[in-house]
Amino acid sequence: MTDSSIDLGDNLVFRPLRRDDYARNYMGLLSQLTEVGQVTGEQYERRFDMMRSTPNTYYICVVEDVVKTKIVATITLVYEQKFIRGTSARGRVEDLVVDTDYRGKKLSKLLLDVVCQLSKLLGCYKVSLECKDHLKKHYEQFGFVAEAGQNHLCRRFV
Ligand code: 16G
Repeated sequence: MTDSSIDLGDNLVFRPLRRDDYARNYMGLLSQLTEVGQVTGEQYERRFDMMRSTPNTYYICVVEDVVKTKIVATITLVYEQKFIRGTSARGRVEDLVVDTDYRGKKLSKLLLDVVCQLSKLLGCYKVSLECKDHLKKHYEQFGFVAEAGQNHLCRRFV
């Protein structure tokens, strides 16, 4: 386990996405969220490198089942720098998915809590997400609000 990994018990470890996670079925997990297309290991690595070379922008967290060596949950926080609100920043929650076999373990809450804390630490004035209509209720229970006149759900910090 690396320093930035947290043991969640139950053979599950929370950590940042790694360059070799293609082999741990990261793309397979994403296919439970949407169409992923044909993505080779090389393409995955190229995209990973591109994201890593854009500093302080992409924060991708995963939960790995270390016995099955399989990624079972993931979330991405995109840090968007703004001119508005005194050159503030906005956090965007993207590509949150929990493997169907691992639902009911509150992994989604854990991932959202981490990302909200991180957004606050990074100085974001809010963190927002877009989701399928049937998932709105799911996100509302974690404090995300569909504000009148806005087309996304968000949590505001200031
Ligand atoms: C959901 C995701 C979004 C993802 C999209 C993919 C969350 C909170 N929202 O809206 O991040 O990119 O689905 O669906 O995870 P699409 O392929 O139809 O755009």
